[in-house]
Amino acid sequence: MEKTLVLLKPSCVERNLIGEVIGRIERRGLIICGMKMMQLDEKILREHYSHLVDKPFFPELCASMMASPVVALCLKGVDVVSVFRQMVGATNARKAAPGTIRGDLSMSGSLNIIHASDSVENAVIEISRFFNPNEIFDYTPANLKFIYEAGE
Ligand code: IDP
Ligand code: MG
Repeated sequence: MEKTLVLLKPSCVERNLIGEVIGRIERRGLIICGMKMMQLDEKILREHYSHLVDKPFFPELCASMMASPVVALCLKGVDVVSVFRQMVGATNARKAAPGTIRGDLSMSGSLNIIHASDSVENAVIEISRFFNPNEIFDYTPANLKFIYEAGE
């Protein structure tokens, strides 16, 4: 089954929204197969946001991502990368659709509370960036047959 990498940003942790976001993940039927709290540093952020290092807002982005620990999650599900990006909503939270995590819980273009991998290829890279192999638990939940039809 496909996996994706999620970060609950300091703007989520500091606003006491960890439980709200994890609740949405659980209620949707996504499987949490890795979860830990981490303090990020500039080294890992320069890798993670390598597509943004030349942007003028990169120093502020780095500072905002180091303002408190983050919660890293590895989620598993059928088509989970695209399903979860839909749940996250647009980058600028003021343009994110109601019903999405950003659209319901945040108001900023930068402090948008959550990161999610944007492609299956990047998800593989990002999971290995934030998790050691022994921190991923590839178990099968007992209720899986009530989440997916056989053969799905
Ligand atoms: P994404 O998080 O929706 O995948 P990216 O373009 O990958 O969006 O940007 C990564 C993060 O960088 C965003 O979530 C946001 O926190 C920040 N960011 C992106 N664009 C801007 C901007 O124009 N101004 C300030 N921060 C930005
Ligand atoms: Mg991105």
